[in-house]
Amino acid sequence: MHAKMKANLQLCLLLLISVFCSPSCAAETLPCRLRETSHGSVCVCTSSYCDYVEMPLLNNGQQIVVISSSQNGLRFKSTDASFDGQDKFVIEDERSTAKSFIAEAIIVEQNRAWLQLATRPALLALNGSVKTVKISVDRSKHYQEISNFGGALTGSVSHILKQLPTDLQDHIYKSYFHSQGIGYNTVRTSIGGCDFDLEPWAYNEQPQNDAQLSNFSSLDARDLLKVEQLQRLKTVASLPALKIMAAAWSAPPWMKTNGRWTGFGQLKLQYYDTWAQYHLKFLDLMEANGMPIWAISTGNEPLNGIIGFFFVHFMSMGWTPRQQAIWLGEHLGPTIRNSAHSQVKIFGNDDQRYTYPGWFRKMRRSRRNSVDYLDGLAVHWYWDDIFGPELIDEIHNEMPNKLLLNTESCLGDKPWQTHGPELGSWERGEHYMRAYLQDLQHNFNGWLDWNLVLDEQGGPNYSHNYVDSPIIVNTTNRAEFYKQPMFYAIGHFSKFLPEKSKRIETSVSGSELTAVGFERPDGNIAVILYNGENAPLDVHFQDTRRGELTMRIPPRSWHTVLYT
Ligand SMILES: *[C@@H]1O[C@H](CO)[C@@H](O)[C@H](O)[C@H]1NC(C)=O
Ligand SMILES: *[C@@H]1O[C@H](CO)[C@@H](O)[C@H](O)[C@H]1NC(C)=O
Ligand SMILES: *[C@@H]1O[C@H](CO)[C@@H](O)[C@H](O)[C@H]1NC(C)=O
Ligand SMILES: CC(=O)N[C@H]1CO[C@H](CO)[C@@H](O)[C@@H]1O
Repeated sequence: MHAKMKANLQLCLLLLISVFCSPSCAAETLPCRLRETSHGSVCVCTSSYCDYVEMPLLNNGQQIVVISSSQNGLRFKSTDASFDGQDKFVIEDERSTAKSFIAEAIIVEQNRAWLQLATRPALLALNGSVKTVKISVDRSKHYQEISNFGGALTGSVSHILKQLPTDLQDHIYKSYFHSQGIGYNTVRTSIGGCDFDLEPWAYNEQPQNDAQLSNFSSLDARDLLKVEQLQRLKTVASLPALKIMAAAWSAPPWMKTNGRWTGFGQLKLQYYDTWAQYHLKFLDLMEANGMPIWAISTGNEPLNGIIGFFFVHFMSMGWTPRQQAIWLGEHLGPTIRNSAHSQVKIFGNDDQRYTYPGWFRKMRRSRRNSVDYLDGLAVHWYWDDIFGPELIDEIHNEMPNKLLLNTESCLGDKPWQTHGPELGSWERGEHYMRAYLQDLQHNFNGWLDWNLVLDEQGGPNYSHNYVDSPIIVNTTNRAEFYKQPMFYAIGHFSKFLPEKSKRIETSVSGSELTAVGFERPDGNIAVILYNGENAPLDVHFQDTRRGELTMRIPPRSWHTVLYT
């Protein structure tokens, strides 16, 4: 064949493949396109390029694959090793060699060097020796199983997605939900509006005082758009079994004691049954539109409408534990369980950790059987730095058979934080890493993050409540999005811990390293390691069944160690 013709033919084939295949069926590992940004670095995706990692195949009992991400430029980098008694192996940073670890460790935090010297004198001794931490993994001791990892399709997310070219939207779906992305299996969404919407809204706002909900007979255009986006997501991510969790932020104002979207207001007693029917109608209509709901909660952050209204100015509806026990035990619970949707899971609380364990104890005291309707307990992470996981342990010990899910998390919500993205921030990624590690060590079955994507400002939304998201979309050129370190922090769990992975005993000898280990349904072990120090660390890894090895991991890095 003529060389030019051949070249043209190849080009045609390539184009054909990219037209019909991209990005939904391209099966390949593509590295991150790293870009320096204001606070660190991000991976840049465009319609024609985005980073993906195929799930490593482990072929025999000796093989180990270590997947690594680091402040210094690694993103899901794969390194092979084995338990066959080889010497220490070194995972190297993208932009440094093992030799320059020392220099990197100091340069990274130059402006805060005085602080480190004062609080961590160990740094002075860095040059001489790298610390060794022992970790031992015992798969004979089992704890909880993984059920869900996911994020939220809010009105704001849906609004941003709608504006993007299809290929770029597809890369967002695939990045989060495909096994070559980070393997999410769950989406959280709102029934009516939430704080990340263009305006507050609910079904049947009109006519008022309409206990029969006569005007709630079809899905709102905003939900029809979400359904369309979710259909596309399932196709692109090859995820027919996507799970959807839904929660209401507020009833229409006429059902509430204060007649408003926000502020101190609760559901009027005469509408307790109407509000249960409202949930049932939503389940009916979503199923009728091909998008059945997996779970609902008893309502987003019930305390916002009781005490939180001082600082929360978005849609909310207040509940005390007593009111919720009555509504759940006498209205919502029986309504759902006696309906065609009796299998839909019900989660309670859906509020901050500091409401645990008192919330459920008070519910039980008001109506003994109310909590029996709950399949799971939902917690938001926002005050986890202040309130410890013991609060969760207490309730888990009282109700060990209920699923435990973190159902909302983001950074940038606090007065002392940047309201909005800190593009590329490794520190924000580490914040997530520490939080996921802690929850998984405390019997959580999974975690649903907040907005899947936001714009450069951390919106849009009506309540001027700007926060960060693991993926930020460039809404100026609508041609790029940025995967932040937070995305890779979550991914080290969600990608490698499929549903039914069981936590196993993992113990660590030093505070420099945090770790949690799982046995997956395919029998492989996945251990997530986090080094938050500004220094490399030697990890002496021991598995009761496989043997030992030592690996050196870079400063400020996290890893998933996979082996059979
Ligand atoms: C630090 O390490 C370098 C390179 O290994 C070596 O040349 C130097 O002598 C060391 N300095 C101290 C104070 O140990
Ligand atoms: C039903 O709701 C729609 C908007 O959701 C509204 O435009 C319409 O007026 C309502 N119908 C009645 C009878 O109130
Ligand atoms: C978004 O794209 C515009 C135009 O290409 C560019 O000027 C801007 O820097 C980008 N935003 C970010 C956050 O990179
Ligand atoms: C109050 C407020 O900020 N509203 C904005 C929310 O987002 C939409 C869409 O970008 C804007 O049009 C609104 O001005």
